[in-house]
Amino acid sequence: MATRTDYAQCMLCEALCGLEVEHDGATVHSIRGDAEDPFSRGHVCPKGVALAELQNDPDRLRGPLAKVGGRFEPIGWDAALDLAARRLADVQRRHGRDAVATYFGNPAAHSYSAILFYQTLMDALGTRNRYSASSVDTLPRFLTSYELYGNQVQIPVPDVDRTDYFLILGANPMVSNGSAMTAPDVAGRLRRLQGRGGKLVVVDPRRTETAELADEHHFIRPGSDALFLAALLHALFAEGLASPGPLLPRLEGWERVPGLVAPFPPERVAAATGIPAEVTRRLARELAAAPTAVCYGRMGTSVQEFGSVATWLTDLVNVATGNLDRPGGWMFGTPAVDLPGAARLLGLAGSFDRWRSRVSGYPEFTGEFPAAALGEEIETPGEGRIRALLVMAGNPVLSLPNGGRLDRAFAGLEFMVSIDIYLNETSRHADLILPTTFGLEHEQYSILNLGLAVRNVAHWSPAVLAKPPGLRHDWEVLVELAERIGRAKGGIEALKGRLRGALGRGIGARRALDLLLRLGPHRLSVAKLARAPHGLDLGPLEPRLAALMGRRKVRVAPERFVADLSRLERRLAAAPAELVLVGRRTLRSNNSWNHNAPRLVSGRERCVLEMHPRDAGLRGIESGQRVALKSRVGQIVVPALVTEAVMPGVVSLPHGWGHDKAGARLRVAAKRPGASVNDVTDDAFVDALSGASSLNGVPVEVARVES
Ligand SMILES: Nc1nc2c(c(=O)[nH]1)N[C@H]1C(S)=C(S)[C@@H](COP(=O)(O)OP(=O)(O)OC[C@H]3O[C@@H](n4cnc5c(=O)[nH]c(N)nc54)[C@H](O)[C@@H]3O)O[C@H]1N2
Ligand SMILES: Nc1nc2c(c(=O)[nH]1)N[C@H]1C(S)=C(S)[C@@H](COP(=O)(O)OP(=O)(O)OC[C@H]3O[C@@H](n4cnc5c(=O)[nH]c(N)nc54)[C@H](O)[C@@H]3O)O[C@H]1N2
Ligand code: SF4
Ligand SMILES: [Mo]
Repeated sequence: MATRTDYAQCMLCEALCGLEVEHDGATVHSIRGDAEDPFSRGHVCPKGVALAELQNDPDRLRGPLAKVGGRFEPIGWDAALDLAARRLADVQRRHGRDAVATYFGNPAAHSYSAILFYQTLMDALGTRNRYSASSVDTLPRFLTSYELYGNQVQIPVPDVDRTDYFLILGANPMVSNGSAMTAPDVAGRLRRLQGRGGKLVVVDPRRTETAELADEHHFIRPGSDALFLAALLHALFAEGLASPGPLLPRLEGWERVPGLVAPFPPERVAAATGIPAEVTRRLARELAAAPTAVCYGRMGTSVQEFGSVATWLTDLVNVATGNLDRPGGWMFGTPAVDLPGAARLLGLAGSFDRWRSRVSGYPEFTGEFPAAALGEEIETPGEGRIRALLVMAGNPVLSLPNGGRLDRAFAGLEFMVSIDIYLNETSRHADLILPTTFGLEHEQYSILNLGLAVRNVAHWSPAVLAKPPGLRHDWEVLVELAERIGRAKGGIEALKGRLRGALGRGIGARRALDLLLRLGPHRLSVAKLARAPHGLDLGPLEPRLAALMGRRKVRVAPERFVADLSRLERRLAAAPAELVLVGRRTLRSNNSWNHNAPRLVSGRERCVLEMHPRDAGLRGIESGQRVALKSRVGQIVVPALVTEAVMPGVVSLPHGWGHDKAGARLRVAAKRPGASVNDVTDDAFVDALSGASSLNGVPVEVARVES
C-alpha cells in the first residue's frame, strides 16, 4: 500500500502533542512531532514516537475473546455482546442492581466518545457500584471545584506562559508533561518562564526532574502539604499581604479564612513539614510581591492523606495573592466544548455524599464510589455485594491500591467483562474481552484535556488508520451494550438505557461532538476543525469568573473542608512513620500499559526503589541490591537505588509494573516485568474527607533480601 502522511494527536497523556504520522492505512511506519501544531509546535516525547509500536503491536487483540473451560477463544461480536448483556442482566435479576460494578480507567477519559456515551451504559445498568480512576487521581480536585465554583469540571489551570512565579507542589511536569494542566512541551514553557526573569519553586519529597530545573527546591514530608499551605496563608495574613483585590466582592466566606488558618503558624508546622518557618515566610512574601504568581499541585497533593484540604488550600493561596482569574495566575479556560455545560447535559452534574458505600461508608461523588471500596465490596458477603464487574480501559490489578486483593477478588466473581485492547493483568480475569479500536484508528478530540489547556485551543483529528475489521469503537460497544442490557432486563427502568442506547447508535459520536462544539463559546463544528488539521489556536486564557459564576460567589470556606481542619491539626501531634512510600513517574512509561512497546522498555531498569543513603545505611542496603518492600497489605521485592534525590525517611517507586502474572498476553512486557507498587499501597489508607486513595505517604518497611 502507498505511504502517506497525516496529522493526528497523541492520546497517551494529557499534553495532546500534535503528530505527523507516516502510514499505509493499516500500519504506522513512523511518528514525529507536528511542527505546524500551534500548541505543541513539534514537541513529542518517546512515548508519542513509540505509539507506532503500540499501534502495530502483534499482542493487541483483534477480535472479542470468550473464556471457555479456562481458555480464551474467539467469539463473534453479536454473540459476545449478547452474552455480556445476558449475564450482567442475570446477575442483577438475582442479586439486585448494585451487584454489577463498573470501573472506567484513564484512557476512557482521553476518549471523547467514551465520555459522551458513558452515561448511556450507566442508565442501562442502574447500579450505584460505579468506580473510576478518578479516585486515585483527581477526586480531591473535582471536589474542590464542585464546592468552590459549583461544578466539578470547572478547574483552574496555571497560566504558565505568562506567570512570573510558579510554585509547584507534588507534580513533576518535566516527566508527566503536565496534569490538570494541558501544556505540551512544558519543559520549554518552564524555561521560557525563567528566561523572562520568572521564578520556579518546587516543593516535593523527591528532587525531581522539575526540581532540578527549578530555581529553588524544598523537600517536604509526604502528606504534610496542607499544613505547609495553611502556614503560607497564615504568613500572608500575619504580614498583611493577603489581598484578593478585585476578587473580594466575588468571594463568600473570606472573612473566616484568617481564623481557619490561625492554628497553623509556620513555626508550629515546621517540624511536621520539614520546611523551616523562615522559608515559608519568605515564600509567602515572594508570592505576594510577584506581579503574577500561581500555586499548583497534582498527584503529590491530591492522592495523599489530606488530598482534599491540600487542594482547597492551593486555591486559597491563589485567592489570597489575588491570582485567581488573573492573567499569569490561576485561570479558567474557554474551551470549544464547554465542560460544565457538557457535564450537565450528560447527566453528570456534580454531587457529593448522596449515599455511601455499603462496607466502609465512603461517600459517593457524582455517582461514583472511590476505588478504595472496590475490593471490600466484592469480598464482603451480604446484600448488595458485587458479583459481576465491567471494566473499560482500566487495569485495576496494577493501578489501584492493594491490587493484590483485587487480583484475588476478581478471580471469584460470577462474571466479568473487560473492554480492553490487551489480554493483561486485569482482563485475564474476564469471562469476555471486547477489544476496541485504539489510538489512530479512531477520531480524536480530547474534550476533557482541552478544557484544562493553558491556552484556548481546539483540535479534532480524523482517524488516520482504517478501522480493523475485528474491532469496534468504544462508543459503539457502550451503546450496543446499553441497548442489549435494556432488552435483557426488560421493565421501565431498563427502557431508558435501551432508548438512550438506540438514540446514541443513531446519532453517533461525531454528531454528538459536533453538537457540543456548535453549542460551545466559539461556535465551532467538526467541519470547521477538519479544515485545521494541525489544530486551532483560540488565544490566551481570559478572565472568566464573572461570566462563569454570574451572581453566585466563590465559596472559599465550604463547611466540609473547614470541618476537616481539626483532623489536620491532629496531624501535628502524630508521631511520623519511620519510612513512607511515594510514587514516581518515568518518561518512558504511562501508567500500566505501555510496557509492551520494545523501545519503551529497553535500557536500564526503571522499576527501582529510590532510597536515601541514611536509610539505606541503617539497613545495610547498597544500590543494585534486591530489597523487600513491605506494608500492612503486602510485600514485593525490587532493586534499590541509593540516592540523595529522595529525602530521608522517604522511598519512591513507580507504579504500573508487575507484568509477571500468568495468563496475560504481553510478550514484551513479561520479559522485564518489574513488581507492582500497588501490591504494597493500602486500600484502607484514604483522604478521610473524599475517600480518595492515599497512594503517597504509605508507611512501609524495607529490608535487604539475602540472595
Ligand atoms: N501507586 C500508584 N498507583 C497509581 C498512580 C500513582 O501515581 N501511584 N497513578 C494513578 C493514576 S493518576 C491513574 S490515571 C491510574 C490509571 O489507572 P487505570 O486507568 O486503571 O490503568 P491504566 O494503566 O491507565 O490502564 C489502562 C487500560 O486501558 C487499556 N487501554 C488503553 N487504551 C485503550 C483504548 O483506547 N480503549 C480501551 N478500551 N482500552 C484501552 C490498557 O490496555 C489498560 O488495560 O493509575 C493510578 N495508580
Ligand atoms: N511519563 C509519564 N507521563 C504521565 C503519566 C505516566 O505514567 N508517565 N501519567 C499521566 C497521568 S495519568 C497523570 S495523573 C499525570 C500525573 O502528573 P504529575 O502529578 O505531574 O506526576 P507525578 O510524577 O505523579 O508527580 C507527583 C509528585 O508528587 C511527589 N509527592 C509524593 N507525595 C507527595 C506529598 O505528600 N507532597 C508533595 N508535595 N509531593 C509529593 C512525588 O515525589 C512526585 O514528584 O501524569 C500523566 N503523564
Ligand atoms: S508528552 Fe504526552 S501527548 Fe506528548 S507525545 Fe508524549 S505521551 Fe504523547
Ligand atoms: Mo492519572
